[in-house]
Amino acid sequence: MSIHISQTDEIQAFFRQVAGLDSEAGSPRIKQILIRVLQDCAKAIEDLEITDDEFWRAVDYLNRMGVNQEAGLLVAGLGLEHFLDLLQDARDRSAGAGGGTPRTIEGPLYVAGAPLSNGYARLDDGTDPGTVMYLHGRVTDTQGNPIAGAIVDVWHASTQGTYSYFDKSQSDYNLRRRIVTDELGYYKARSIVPSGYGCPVTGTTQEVLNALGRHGNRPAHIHFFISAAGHKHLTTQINFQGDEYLWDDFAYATREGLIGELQFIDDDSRAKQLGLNVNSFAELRFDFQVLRAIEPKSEQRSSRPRALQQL
Ligand code: MBD
Ligand code: FE
Repeated sequence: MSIHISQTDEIQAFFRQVAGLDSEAGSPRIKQILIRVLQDCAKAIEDLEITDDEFWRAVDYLNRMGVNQEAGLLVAGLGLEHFLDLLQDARDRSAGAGGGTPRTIEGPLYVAGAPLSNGYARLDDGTDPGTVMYLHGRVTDTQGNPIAGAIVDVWHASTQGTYSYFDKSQSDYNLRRRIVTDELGYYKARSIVPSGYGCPVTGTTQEVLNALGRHGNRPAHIHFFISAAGHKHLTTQINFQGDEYLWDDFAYATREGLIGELQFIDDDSRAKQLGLNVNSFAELRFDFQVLRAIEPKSEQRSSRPRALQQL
């Protein structure tokens, strides 16, 4: 028979002391969160009869995960980052503030401070032999009015499925740019068609996924932050129709409304029209609709700590 002590007055008083609730010093919010975590951990340990070996294996796991810098990857793989999107969607709907292009997770591989340009940018440094991709579209409000001066902050993986900064073999800010929309709300970019991402096979995230009988792959995708004065910040991604992992993403980021269609084109005149020096390329048109910001704070992305590379 399993023994339960976590709900006794004695243990509850002990955790209140551990969480600093018998003192005025420190942060009330951290105390509130920490005591809940302690209570829930203790309850899980006794309910599931978690063994000492299992407990210490988990402690060791956290140490190794930290050394690997994989906490952001793990929360994506465990669906917690997607859960935050679903929760925010539900809150928005409840406040009558839904609509626009759907949000989806940021993921752990953004780097702040990418080069900024007006209207157009080439994202790739010319070394990736992938198919040339011409990506363009318009940022509007939900009535279809163009938003000039919006910042389209775009980042994606190489044909190896890896991201510059994290993959030190790539040049600084390769496949990362910020593009300011033109007077009609358009952004235009030249890049290469990315490949999907796979978790490092010997990493700590994949270790958990293996134990769950899951793979660690993502479909090919392109990340965006869309920001515009007076409008709500949008964090999103687009995927490509036909991708093997389109609805089998280990991070659960695929959403209806975020699936783009790559048009594979072999046409000299279209290439010339787009200013491309190759006649075989993929074209992808994707428009974004952003919502009016009711409070200034909603114009900003979260203050999640992010990598910042200075050139
Ligand atoms: C990625 O490229 C990504 O976008 C996420 C969410 C997780 C791992 C790698
Ligand atoms: Fe990604």
